[in-house]
Amino acid sequence: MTKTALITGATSGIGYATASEFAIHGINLILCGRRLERLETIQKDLGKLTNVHILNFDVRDREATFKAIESLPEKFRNIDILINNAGNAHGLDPINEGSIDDWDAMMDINVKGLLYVSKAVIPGMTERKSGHIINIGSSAGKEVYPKGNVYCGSKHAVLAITEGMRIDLNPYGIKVGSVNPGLVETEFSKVRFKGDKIADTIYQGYKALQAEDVADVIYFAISRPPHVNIADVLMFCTAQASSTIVNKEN
Ligand code: NDP
Ligand code: 8X3
Repeated sequence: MTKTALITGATSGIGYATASEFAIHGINLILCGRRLERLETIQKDLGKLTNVHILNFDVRDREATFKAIESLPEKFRNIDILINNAGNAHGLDPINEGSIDDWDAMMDINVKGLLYVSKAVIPGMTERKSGHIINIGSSAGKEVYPKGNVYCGSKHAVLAITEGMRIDLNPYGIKVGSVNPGLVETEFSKVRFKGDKIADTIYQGYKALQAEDVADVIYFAISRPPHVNIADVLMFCTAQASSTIVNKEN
């Protein structure tokens, strides 16, 4: 039977690449994000391959999140796969110089937003006693790097929440796992550095992971047989050995 996936943060990067990969495999898509124009363009493009419904909301807004998911038309109501991907880093500063607005954004989007979306989607899964949730964490959820403080904290929280979800949803036969990439060349650094040109240098001198590389792994995880759950993947580009060790030219 054709499956339905809800992907947050589908307007760019890993979320968009995952939507494209799922569309190739005929999975029905519910695509979420704040940039409506992008959602509409993506719906038009991927709509040539599969059924696509778009939901335009900010995951920080609890009411808007529940309203959006409650508004789903009948044919998109049974969500088989949830990809909790929306998130970003905001700033890269030592803790004593960090901005409270940046901290709020990272905790509200990466942690609380993931929880709001999950809270809205999980009841359908527990009722049907099936489902698959993949949370996009980060290598920053497995180690802490200089100035990474709150972003790393938010991604460590994503990993802990993922483990908690896997334990609590186990009796319902729901699979839960995380995919944790290192450096991926997306709009991530543009957001982190707020348009500063330093963002252009982050992926220079080596070949970073591409969003499609991560999407491949996400599709691999969701296409395993019913008895197999990919619980936790850490993936780096070949040039990266850890959060702080990247083998760049020169
Ligand atoms: P992008 O900036 O390309 O994508 C981020 C996505 O999140 C966008 O689609 C954006 O959509 C959405 N988003 C951001 N804030 C909100 C919000 N408040 N409400 C709803 N949607 C939101 O970055 P990536 O694709 O790289 O990031 C995706 C995930 O991967 C994140 O969780 C990130 O932490 C993680 N990650 C990224 C790595 C990297 O190096 N790039 C490495 C490891 C993990 P819109 O703006 O339209 O709302
Ligand atoms: C994104 C990877 O190393 O920029 O999660 O934090 S990193």
